[in-house]
Amino acid sequence: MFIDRAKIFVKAGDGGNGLVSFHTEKNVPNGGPDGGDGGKGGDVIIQATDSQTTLKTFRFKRKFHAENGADGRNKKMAGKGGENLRIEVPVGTVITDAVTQTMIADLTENGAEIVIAKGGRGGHGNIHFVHSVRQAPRFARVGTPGEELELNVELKLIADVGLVGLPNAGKSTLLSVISAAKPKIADYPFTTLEPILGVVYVDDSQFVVADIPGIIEGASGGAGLGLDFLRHIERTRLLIHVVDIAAEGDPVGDFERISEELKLYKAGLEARPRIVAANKIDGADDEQVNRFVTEMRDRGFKVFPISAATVKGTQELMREVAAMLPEIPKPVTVKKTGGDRLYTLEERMPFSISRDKETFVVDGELAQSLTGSTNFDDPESLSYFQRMIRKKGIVDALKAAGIREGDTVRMYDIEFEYIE
Ligand SMILES: Nc1nc2c(ncn2[C@@H]2O[C@H](COP(=O)(O)OP(=O)(O)OP(=O)(O)O)[C@@H](O)[C@H]2O)c(=O)[nH]1
Ligand SMILES: [Mg+2]
Repeated sequence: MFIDRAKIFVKAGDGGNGLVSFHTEKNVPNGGPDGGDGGKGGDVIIQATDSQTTLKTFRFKRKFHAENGADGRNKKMAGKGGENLRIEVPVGTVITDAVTQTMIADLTENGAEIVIAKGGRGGHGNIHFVHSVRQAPRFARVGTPGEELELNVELKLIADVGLVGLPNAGKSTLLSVISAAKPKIADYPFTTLEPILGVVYVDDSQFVVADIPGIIEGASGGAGLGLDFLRHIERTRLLIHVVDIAAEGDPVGDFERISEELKLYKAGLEARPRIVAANKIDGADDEQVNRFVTEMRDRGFKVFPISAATVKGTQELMREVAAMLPEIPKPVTVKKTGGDRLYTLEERMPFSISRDKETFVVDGELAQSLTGSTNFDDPESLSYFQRMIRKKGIVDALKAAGIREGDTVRMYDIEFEYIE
């Protein structure tokens, strides 16, 4: 099975906690504070590489954690930073936030990379909290958590030209005669189950052609195999629409059905430059060919009568493609190299307040970080905590939630009585 989409979970490393420690040495009974800072958590980085062609890596492994930063150490030593985690994906991979559906990156070049989740900051050790009146701080800060997010990872083939048409029209046969690719060919529909690329060399130019599974009526809504694979032609610059003109029925109608699906799939796809290949002329009479060719030309399309099976007319068709391509701009994609961050997570809710019977419960990152950073046995640390819950709006929010003097507040592992 061709794996071209996956959902993965990434989590950057948490920052290490700052340490509370005091210098000890023989003959020096009350040394000063020497607790070092926690190390930074590792980032999760996604990088595009030519050496991979599928998203197979994600078949069995879907969770990726970068290393946490180590906690601070005594003697003012900082904890070790967590190692970054690098995930390699094929060129052409598009990454989307699975929750918000925002596109985060479109890695179209070998070596392009993005920091997808940033590691948490290390917490300050107690060496930072000394001042003239506070000689012995008995508290330190916890590190902040690393970012975590769920991602949709999709591989979009990057081809210059896409072959579209009904099943059995002869798309794979055409690819097999214009390139060295060896797609499966058979006289039944849906022979091609996954996109196949071929490189075409004509005169001095070369370009990549993608053969995709046949499209049927309703493909844009998910019928057949079409929908999944229509994505692969989104980024092609030119479409060759292959029509079987020897088939029973109405080739013009067949052409229109596919055009309709292209239009329904994504506005703009039907307006993509398109050449019509009237295939299987070896099995059609001149009148059939002429009728179709005239009708398409009247509609403003360039039409090439060909017989893929006998390699007739295919060279002329490829010459026209080679002539047209340089004139067509590449579709615009988000491009980023060098590890810059393209995307920042929306500010997370710093805290929330809920009720558990008579108790007011404060949740969220801010609350967690404050309680984790406070030494409740230390009056100075406690007074810092009290100042912070006012400054950060937690007290106001509790009042808005209807708290009264004497009510209980729970924040993670601590509970206290609310006093005005
Ligand atoms: N007579 C004749 N038959 C052809 C020609 N081109 C393709 N065929 C036949 O048409 C059948 C379908 O060809 P494929 O190339 O597999 O068609 P496809 O469009 O890739 O089909 P799907 O992969 O199912 O979408 C095969 O039996 C081919 O041999 C042609 O120019 N003339
Ligand atoms: Mg095929």
